[in-house]
Amino acid sequence: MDFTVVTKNGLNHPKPDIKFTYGTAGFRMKADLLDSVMFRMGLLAVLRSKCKEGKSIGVMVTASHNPEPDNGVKLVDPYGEMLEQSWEKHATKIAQSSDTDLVQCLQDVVSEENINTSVTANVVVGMDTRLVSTALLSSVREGVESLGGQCKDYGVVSTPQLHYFVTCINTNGSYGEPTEEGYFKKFSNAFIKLHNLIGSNLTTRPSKLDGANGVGALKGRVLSKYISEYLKIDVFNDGTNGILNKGCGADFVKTNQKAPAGIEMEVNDKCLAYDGDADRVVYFYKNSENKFKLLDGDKIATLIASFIKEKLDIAGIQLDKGLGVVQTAYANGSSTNYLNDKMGVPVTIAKTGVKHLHHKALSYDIGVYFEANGHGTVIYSDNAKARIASAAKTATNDQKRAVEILSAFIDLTNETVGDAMSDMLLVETVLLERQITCESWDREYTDLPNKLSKVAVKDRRVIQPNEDETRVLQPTELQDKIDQVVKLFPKARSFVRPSGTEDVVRVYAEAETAEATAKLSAFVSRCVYDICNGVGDRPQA
Ligand code: G16
Repeated sequence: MDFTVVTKNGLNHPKPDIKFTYGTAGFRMKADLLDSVMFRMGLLAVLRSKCKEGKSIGVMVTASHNPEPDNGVKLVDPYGEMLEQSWEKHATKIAQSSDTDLVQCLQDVVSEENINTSVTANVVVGMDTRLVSTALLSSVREGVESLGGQCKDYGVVSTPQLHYFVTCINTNGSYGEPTEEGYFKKFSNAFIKLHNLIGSNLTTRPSKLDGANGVGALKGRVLSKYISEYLKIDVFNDGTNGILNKGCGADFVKTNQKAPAGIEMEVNDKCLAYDGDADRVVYFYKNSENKFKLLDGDKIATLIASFIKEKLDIAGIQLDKGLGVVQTAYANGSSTNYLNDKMGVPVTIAKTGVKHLHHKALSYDIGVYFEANGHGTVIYSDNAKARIASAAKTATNDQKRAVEILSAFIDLTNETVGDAMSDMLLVETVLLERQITCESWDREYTDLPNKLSKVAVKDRRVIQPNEDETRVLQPTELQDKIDQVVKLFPKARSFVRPSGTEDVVRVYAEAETAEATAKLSAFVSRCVYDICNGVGDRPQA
């Protein structure tokens, strides 16, 4: 393999004095520090593609929910999954290597993974709407081309669209057509089909979409044209005035538990927010008492799981590995109890990061996985698909409708990754069939009061969580303090973990009352600040 061009082009992408680490969803930090990482991830994508017999690998330039000045890069494996975890170490090593060691580092990956370098590599790339994404994407392309890879550039797309393109290309079109039009047609056709199966006379309220001033607004508007006869979507925060993710978007709405700027919300309006690269969605509304109410990833997971369960039951379909839900420690305790105790649907807890949830969801025939922040989807095993298809042949009249709905629901799901647009259509389908408002959806169970905060510390890596991130292994003093204070409040739970996308420690607290939750959250935040060298203002009592 010829590395001469890498050496020559690498001179244009010198590595700054930064210790880059592969985080929850790739590399993410201030955009002006990322040029060398982008070039190098282009190189890595080529090696990954060669290792996968020339299958296309995706590279998405985005910092998703982070503030506008940040940027980042996510890598997509051949079937739309996130980069295999065993390769994250290669990504980190390549990003960390000095300019002079870079070629050796690449050669090490080639020999460690036994890569056939004569295979032609294929890489597909895309980016979000951040201004600097164009320059960073061009560095990715330069990396790909420096190692002789072929690069297909999709320009501005949502992250889930890029995952979809990768899957379509690698399945020779059986998942769909690898174009934007193909994407919109696949999901809008499935939605329209479901609408007709459910009852073409039924309607649902228009939806008010907060596009986070990002790519979700642009693409959401295109999608709305395809389904305009069936669902009206009014797009707000479309980037014409506001700043990406500032005071708006799914992360803002979830973290602050308040409506985004830029949307006028009347009582019981159906509102939703995407994040900066449109892979997350949360719903929200104002109840009859004029109070803001959030319908987050937990509420979406229970809604979708209950719909699927109901249809499976009507159709009389029993699955060997069943239907299950995967959540993270951030899931509201009420949602987990509701799923387990009321719905009889098993719940598995995974570490934060959709890659971990996706992996655990594979242990069910139908795995509904969602993070509380609205990131998730549903995956169906081949066995589940086959059972549903064969049930169609033997179904009685009553069962037939349920089977057809289930099968169209599968087509409406972007199984490759959490996708705000596909998830939105899944939710809208359930609301349409049940003819319910957000308020009645919300009545399924009552969330425990909860608070998610961020604490800035000198080095967040001093905190080492356990496997599922529910407890801190180091510093032990911090976990002892959390244990002591949690005991003081009924139904209380709290945990802390270093973020893998932002330079902060996240603090989660929930308890029976809002007052107890606020006290618990403030106490734990101050413990993090005091024990882990907090920077900036000490959290208030
Ligand atoms: C990414 C991951 C999500 C994760 C989120 C926050 O989302 O894909 O699974 O929940 O980061 O992670 P952390 O708490 O480690 O910062 P996104 O939408 O920002 O790409």
